[in-house]
Amino acid sequence: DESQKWVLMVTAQTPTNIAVIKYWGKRDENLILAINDSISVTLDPAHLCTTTTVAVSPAFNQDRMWLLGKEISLSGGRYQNCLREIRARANDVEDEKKGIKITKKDWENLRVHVASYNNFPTAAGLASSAAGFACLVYSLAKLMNVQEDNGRLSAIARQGSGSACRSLYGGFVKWVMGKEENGSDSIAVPLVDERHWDELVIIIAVVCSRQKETSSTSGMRETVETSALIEHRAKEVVPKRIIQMEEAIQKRDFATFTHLTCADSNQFHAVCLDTVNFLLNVSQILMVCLIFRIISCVEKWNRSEGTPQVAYTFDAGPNAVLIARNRTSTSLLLQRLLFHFPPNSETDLNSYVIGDKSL
Ligand code: 2P0
Repeated sequence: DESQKWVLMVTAQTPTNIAVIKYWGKRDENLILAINDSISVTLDPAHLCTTTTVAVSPAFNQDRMWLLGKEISLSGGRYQNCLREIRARANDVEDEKKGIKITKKDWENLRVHVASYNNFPTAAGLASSAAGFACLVYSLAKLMNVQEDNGRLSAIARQGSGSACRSLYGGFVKWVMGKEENGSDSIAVPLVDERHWDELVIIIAVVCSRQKETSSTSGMRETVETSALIEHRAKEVVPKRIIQMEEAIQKRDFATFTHLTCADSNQFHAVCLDTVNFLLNVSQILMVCLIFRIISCVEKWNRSEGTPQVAYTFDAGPNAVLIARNRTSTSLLLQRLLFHFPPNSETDLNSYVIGDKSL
């Protein structure tokens, strides 16, 4: 049957983002609504990004997805929520050259195939779910001719993974937690674009590219259920930091930016330490040691310079994210990292990986 032979495809690329004021804790698990606002910086798409191709054809009889070439199930609630929300907003699509005409109504019965790749380690705390869901939602929206702005699309990506909503924009981005029960105002808002503070250089020291042992989803659930500190953080500390961080970004005030970024990373790890069942295994304890060694190396340098040269931030995985104020401080930082953690030595960053014989 000739009418079954066409395929329509869209490919999109989305970078990951790194939070400088962290999201940790949900008030609604299904809609993915956070207990505090967060602010992140979106990376350059050339380095850490997801590339996703979505295709539709009348020959497809079910929605299917391949991640790094391996088929994964789309039956989970997060994928289903994203697919349903995008389909509900689909519009007519016409490709005259191929002789394809899809009406709004046709989308209900058409199935999609999705293929997605990351150019960085998946689920090692480098926010792969952020880039992944942002890219999935964006490419499906293009394929189905969805006429919504990135803010509205961010509320759909959020239902795939909270941090994904922030990857719909470049530059510095705020995820506003919102007040509505249905999540309609829990969206990403661009603060400044990527040209606003372009001297900043972000260095990611990949310590361990293996998969994390505790997912962020279950880790933050345990924090909300068991930490005595989390309520103070979400209600008292973060709202003030959000205001100060927005101002520091607007003014390109690196000293305040560094103070807030480092303090928020440390407080995020403090609530993790305050979480029952969080720090159980040896590899996590070793990671904490490593985090402290990098922090101490950065803080000594910042103090000796009199004015901060680099901010550090650590997420749920064991990789260090270092934000240098400019190119000069970047080369000095790399020299220092290589001096303190020389490759192929006992202090090689990779030797902190459990299972390495140097442990
Ligand atoms: C963040 N993280 O703001 C924080 C800092 C990790 C530490 O967002 O359950 O993968 O999918 O919403 O977005 C990681 O959490 O969790 C995260 P879900 P997500 O970037």
